[in-house]
Amino acid sequence: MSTTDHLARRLDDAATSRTAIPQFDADTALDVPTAYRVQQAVVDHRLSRGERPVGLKLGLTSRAKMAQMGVDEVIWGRLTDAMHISDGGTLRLSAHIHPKAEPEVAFLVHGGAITAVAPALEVIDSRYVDFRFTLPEVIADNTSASGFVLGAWQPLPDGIDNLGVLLEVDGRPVQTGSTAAILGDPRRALAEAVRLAAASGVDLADDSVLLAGAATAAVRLRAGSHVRVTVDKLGTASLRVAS
Ligand code: 0L1
Ligand code: MG
Repeated sequence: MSTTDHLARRLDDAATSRTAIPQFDADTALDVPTAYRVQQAVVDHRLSRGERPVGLKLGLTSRAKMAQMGVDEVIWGRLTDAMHISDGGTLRLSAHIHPKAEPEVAFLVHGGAITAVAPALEVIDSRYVDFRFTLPEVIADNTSASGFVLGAWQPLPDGIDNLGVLLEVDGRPVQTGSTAAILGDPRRALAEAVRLAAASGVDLADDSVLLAGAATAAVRLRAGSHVRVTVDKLGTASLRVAS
């Protein structure tokens, strides 16, 4: 088995068994192009179980997250239909390892252009112990992608570059921020996603969902809680957490 297939198998096993794995050995020497090949192989495991690709996500889109990782490059991952949770729907903790939610903006893309926008929650769930990873390791892990909730799609209004974002748990504010934290303007996500995915030979297909990035830090999900994002002008998206 190649190193790529071996690492992809370990990450897929971690996800399906809900068991975090340690970071790879130092002598694994994973570079960024190889990490994207591992990511493709990880997602291929999902597709072989019948999941369908539905779009892409960007990660590390805020200065704060880039500084935390010591990098200055956005990363991207792949979304499948099985990751979609309907608005107001339920996430089962037992189907995850240690999931967190972060408030985002989502775009619908057709013909290379943004055709609609929605408030969104991304559920991230690192397959590594304690969310500890290097940049290539988190790329290989499909940038921690695990779930997403989309609020109502609507035409892209003018000026979404500095909208207020509120993340509430059980009706209490836990994070506040602005869409400005997403690449300075979330609309930049489209060009970034096209550029980054093209480097791996991947196109943004028509009717793809694009998760543009997080507007605040992520919050850990706890059984019984209700999590809601509100983005000014765009509305809300929410999920319930069951054990
Ligand atoms: O969507 C994101 O920005 C997450 C990227 C991966 C880093 C993490 O798991 O926090
Ligand atoms: Mg995210």
